[in-house]
Amino acid sequence: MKQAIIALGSNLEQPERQLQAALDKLAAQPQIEVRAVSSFYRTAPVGYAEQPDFVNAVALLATDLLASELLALLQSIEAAAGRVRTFRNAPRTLDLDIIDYAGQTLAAPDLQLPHPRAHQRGFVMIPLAEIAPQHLLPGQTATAAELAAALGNEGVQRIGAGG
Ligand code: PH2
Ligand code: MG
Ligand code: MG
Repeated sequence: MKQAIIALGSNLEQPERQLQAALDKLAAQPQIEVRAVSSFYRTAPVGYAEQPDFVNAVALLATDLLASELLALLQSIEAAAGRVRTFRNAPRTLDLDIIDYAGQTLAAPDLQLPHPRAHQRGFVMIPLAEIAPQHLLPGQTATAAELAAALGNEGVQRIGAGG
């Protein structure tokens, strides 16, 4: 099996429920084992400020799916949650991003690996540091814990244990 790191985010329609439902759907997949889930965090919106706070979390998966198959699954779970794509960084019921898939590097139009902005985002690195502090994203020389510490926790507040 391959290890995949997934970031979950929502800021519409009961975000904590959205994240929990997505985690339950992932865990129900025969080709996925959910190995670890971070706490949930309430986070200030990054990129487009005029929208509600997000709830974010990170999960560690083991999977037999290829990266492309995992992406298709995540997109189907987003669609089932009523995700409507309007503009970049717009509010959303559910966002499921592949942060890292087995340490692979990929630059396809629909999937960049690792996620190109994950290492700059406290709402990803702080939850990741909680469950995989020593993890090195491809191309980074600092661990998840080091990146999280450097970013600081402004705008990222732990709200409770995840699924
Ligand atoms: N996702 C974005 C843009 N901005 N801000 C927060 N706090 N959390 C997110 O998940 C998020 C964001 C694009 O995917
Ligand atoms: Mg996304
Ligand atoms: Mg995203």
